[in-house]
Amino acid sequence: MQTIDLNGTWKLTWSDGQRGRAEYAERETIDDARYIDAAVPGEVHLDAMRAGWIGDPCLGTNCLAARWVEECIWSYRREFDFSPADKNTRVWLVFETLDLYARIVLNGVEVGRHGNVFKPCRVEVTGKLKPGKNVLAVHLDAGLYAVADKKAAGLVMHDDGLLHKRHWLRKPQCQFAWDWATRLLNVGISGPVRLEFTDAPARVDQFVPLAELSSDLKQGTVRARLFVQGIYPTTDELILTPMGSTQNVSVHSRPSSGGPVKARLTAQIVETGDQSATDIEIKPGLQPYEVTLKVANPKLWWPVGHGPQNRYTVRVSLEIAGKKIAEKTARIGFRHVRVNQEQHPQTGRYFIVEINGKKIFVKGGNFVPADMIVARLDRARYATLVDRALEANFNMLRIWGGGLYESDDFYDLCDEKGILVWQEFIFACSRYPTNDVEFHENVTAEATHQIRRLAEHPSLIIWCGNNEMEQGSWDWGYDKKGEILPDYGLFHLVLPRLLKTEDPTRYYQPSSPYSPDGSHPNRDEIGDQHPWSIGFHNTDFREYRRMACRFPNEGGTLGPTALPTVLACLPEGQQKVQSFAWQLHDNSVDSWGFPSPPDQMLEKWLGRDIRKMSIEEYVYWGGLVQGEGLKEYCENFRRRMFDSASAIFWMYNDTWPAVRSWTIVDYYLRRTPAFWSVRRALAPVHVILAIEDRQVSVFGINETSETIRAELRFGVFNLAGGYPLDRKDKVVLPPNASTKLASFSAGEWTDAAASLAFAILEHDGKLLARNRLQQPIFKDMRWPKPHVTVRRDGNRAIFESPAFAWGVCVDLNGEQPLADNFFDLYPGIPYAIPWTGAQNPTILNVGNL
Ligand code: BMA
Repeated sequence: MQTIDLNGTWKLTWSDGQRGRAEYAERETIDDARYIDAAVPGEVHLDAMRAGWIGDPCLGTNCLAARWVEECIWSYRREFDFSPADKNTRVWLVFETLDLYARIVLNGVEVGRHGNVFKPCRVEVTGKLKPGKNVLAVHLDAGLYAVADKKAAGLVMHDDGLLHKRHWLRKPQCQFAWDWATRLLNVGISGPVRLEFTDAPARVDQFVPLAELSSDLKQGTVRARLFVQGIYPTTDELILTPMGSTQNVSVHSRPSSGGPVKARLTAQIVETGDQSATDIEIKPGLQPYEVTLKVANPKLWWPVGHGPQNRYTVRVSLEIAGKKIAEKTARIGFRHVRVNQEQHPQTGRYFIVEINGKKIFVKGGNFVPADMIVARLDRARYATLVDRALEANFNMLRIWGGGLYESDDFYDLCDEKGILVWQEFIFACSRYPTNDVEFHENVTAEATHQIRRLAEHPSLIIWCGNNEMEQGSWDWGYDKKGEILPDYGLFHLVLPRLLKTEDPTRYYQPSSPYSPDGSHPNRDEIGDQHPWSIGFHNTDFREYRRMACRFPNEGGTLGPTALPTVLACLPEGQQKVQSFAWQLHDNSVDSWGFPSPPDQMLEKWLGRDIRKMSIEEYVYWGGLVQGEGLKEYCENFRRRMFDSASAIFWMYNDTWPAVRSWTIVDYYLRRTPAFWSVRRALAPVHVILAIEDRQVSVFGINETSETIRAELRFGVFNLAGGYPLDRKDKVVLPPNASTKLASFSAGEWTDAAASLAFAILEHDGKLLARNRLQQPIFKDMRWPKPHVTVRRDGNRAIFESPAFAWGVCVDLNGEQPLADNFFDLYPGIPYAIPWTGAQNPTILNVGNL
């Protein structure tokens, strides 16, 4: 296959049915003055920004002034010279990503349509190219025109859905606004464009290596599956579907009059040299052809913290009549995955991810599109996000169903760094018209493409049907809105059946949360959970301490992003809490309750009115409280390891700059104030205190593969100084377990308003972990004045205070890779962090109220 790259600078103009005419862009000559330059691949908002037509939608209230962009029809145009010498040469126009409704016109003739951002568009243009100049025009809109006449009643869950009807539109659902995002519908040629041409009788499509490892870990198998389209000498019929995208679908190809083409398919593991080949007969149309490779005693792929991330390169090639017509490579990993849902001895079932026979406690957050303009995302941004996840001690990201099937770069980085991926099909918090045949075919083709595309990645271990639609039917009346469960069949029948043929190597469940056995989807004891009883109306996150969820998959608390990010949201004159720009960039859970639940959270915990805080004060105090909430969430589930087998919270990252979000890494990739607390709570070796049955217990978490022998100091200290209960013990923390190390009677902990229970784990004088537990909410405690001193000892900064100092803050910007921040000082015990800065750290804030 030969290719001609059509990326680069195109011309771009707009029309809206009154002004301009889209088809003018198809003509031989155009009025240059009406066009701006467009980057391909790219996105129209970005071109309009470069042309000075709109401001950066991330900043201030610019996103509102840019809303007209999503209401226009955008016409891209370019010229190129190419016409094959042989008129029988097969030629295709390939668009990797079109967002969203596209009409493709070549030399004045419509050659294709497309309506799905999640699958590429391939249009055959054989015989339609002219010698010399060819004019290619692509008319695109964000999807609003296509849905104007479509049904909303019975499908829409919120008022705004009547306006944009996102349930029909196959693009990230959060672009239509979410509680943590504004509405910004992307539009544009957002992926690479090329011409492909060949005289060969076959075209190679996706390469899908299905790697599996036997349960004894001794035998790796790869089914190297290559999709090949026999193209001899048939003329494919062009199928134009207004909603769908598929052109030249194989099943519609006319069979050739000649016989099948003989070919040789070879697959090889590059690192071992193992090779296997088979003779095949290529039939007309698109078909899978397979060759199997075996690797004895392969080096295994592990999630981070449990072993190395070994990968192998699989190469396939296709030869026809001794001539290689295509070669493809992929990087796979051998790991055995089991989602253990055996009966739990007390109640329900376990939900434990087991990799290579080892139970893995899963730690992480929910991942949403890392930019509201998807075309802006690049490998560097994903690399920073994956690195920050590692820094926060994550080993999994849940790719939430309202976002994206992420780019190849993202999964490649997760493979390389050992981050497990829970991937949802892109359906969330809505009903979807899956009883519409075109929609059904469109989403089935999308799912087929994505399953094949992502099959090579060892990090991807779970496919899930959607976000919260099962729970929507049980709890929120989704199933009573008109037709009965129109989408049920997609998640319970179509997608699992598709996975069975396309990729049977992965665990699938229909929704998140979901429970097997017909149980309520959010039941604590079975399946995965979204424990949201805390986080909205009820912000008393101490109640997490009693939750015993098997696999908590989202739940969290709200707080500020980093200080410069909050400021970027608020233009001059609006730099105050609840200004108009604030409201726009704030998480909109206000709609869940009045007064605003997150404002109330600060009132409740601190006794302070957010409206009376400066922006700096809000960032500090809001971050301190959010961090405490996320700490409670993570630590509660970790100490129950493996009765609870995850601590995945809502949410990891942001799609645009927010003044208040659920995240620990914000849109500009800055660490939010809550980052530090989460990072400590998820450390591989940790101590966690809990009160149960009138006992205060210390749990030791050891996720390493070695037994840890250490010294434990535990008891109670007074906030003002002194250790009324101070015990020491030698303890043993077995590998990959949570172990109760010590306990004392809760009756020994008197005056809880002026003291904290604590635990310090050390080995040979080296601090391994420490923690503390409070009982009353913070405003009801008697806080002493801290006297924090900081001194330097070479490359360390040493902090100390005679009284307990809560949440010592040395940075609000979130850009520096500090060893710690927002940390506590236990009375009279020095706390050292690596510090190489020229200046000593500045203490910006301490939480003692
Ligand atoms: C969960 C998510 C999102 C939402 C979040 C916070 O249910 O699935 O729908 O953003 O709650 O409100």
